[in-house]
Amino acid sequence: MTNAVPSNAALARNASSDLFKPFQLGALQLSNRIVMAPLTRSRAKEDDLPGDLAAEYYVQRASAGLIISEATQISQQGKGYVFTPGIYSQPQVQAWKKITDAVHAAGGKIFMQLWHVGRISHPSIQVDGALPVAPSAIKPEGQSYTKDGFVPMVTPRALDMSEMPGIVEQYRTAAQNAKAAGFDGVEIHAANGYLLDQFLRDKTNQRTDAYGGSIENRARLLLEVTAAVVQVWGGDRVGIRISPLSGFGDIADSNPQALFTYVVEQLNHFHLVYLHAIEGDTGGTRTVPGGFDLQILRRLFNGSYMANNGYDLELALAARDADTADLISFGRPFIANPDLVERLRVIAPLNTPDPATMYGGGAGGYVDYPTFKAS
Ligand code: 8OZ
Repeated sequence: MTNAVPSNAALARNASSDLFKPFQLGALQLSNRIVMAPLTRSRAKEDDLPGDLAAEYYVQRASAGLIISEATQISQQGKGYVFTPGIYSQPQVQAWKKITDAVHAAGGKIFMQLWHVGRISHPSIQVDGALPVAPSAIKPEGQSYTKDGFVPMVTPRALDMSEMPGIVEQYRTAAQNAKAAGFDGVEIHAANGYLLDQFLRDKTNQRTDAYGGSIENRARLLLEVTAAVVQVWGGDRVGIRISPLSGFGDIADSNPQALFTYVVEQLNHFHLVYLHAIEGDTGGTRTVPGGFDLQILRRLFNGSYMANNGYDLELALAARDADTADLISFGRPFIANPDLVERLRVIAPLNTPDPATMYGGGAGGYVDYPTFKAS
């Protein structure tokens, strides 16, 4: 870590960028264009209740223009890892309400990320040892994180056609619960190889009914879910997260440009407030393979475009200068820097996140990263 004094030129560049200036996101006025990305921290309690330190953790980060909550399961079936929180019970609603009240009192704004993992689960996490559900009975490569540690994934059960309305209802109920819990809006998690992404991609969706085959059919569940969530919230409080180029969760598609172009065209009917795109491979390379153009999606989409994946100050400033993104979300930097916005603004050194405390555990590596002022 260097403690070099930032140059006047660098500070002047920050001062002239609108990255640190307010941004109107639908109904919400954000204090800046820097967003805290959804971050799984695996500190929830019994009954999928958010942990006792979650309010403190989010309040510490309330200077983000917008916080997006950690991925939160919409049902017990939608849970795929131990220690992740839910939004399907009244006690969960009450626990989250304390968190949103605290964030609002600190001047922050917070969306909840609605999550169903689909096949990325394990019978030991499901009710009565049930198989995880998916578009098709195709086993993902990789391991599940269970109470017994990492274990091989299993072959999921393909959802029956008769179960599809019930999946949409899980999202609708969760969206209503998130509203009762005082969130400012919700983000539909359609990224990273979870249920909605599994339906979108032809590697994981090999159905022959109305939910599989053509791009139109593979996008059907996502669009039905979006319609239900928008009925609850209105489009100006609903965002969506996609990862068109990510292999995370053993996912792939034969033609992501065509697929996601169709998805964005159809999403435009709902006037969603933002499209949150993971640019490249989740948590990895930002390299976009030839033949794919994220800016096509950005220009097509009729709301704001939120860019994610490996951004730093330089990339964020460049994205605003070139207007390739309206908002920039930061993940790992927000783990270790509660005051990330201020640190970026004054060009202060950043704390480095400790991988050992990213998932699970207590206060260490969660609520004890110092602010720049404090250090
Ligand atoms: C890391 C570990 C567990 C879950 C995602 C919700 O990738 C996640 C996740 C990330 O979207």
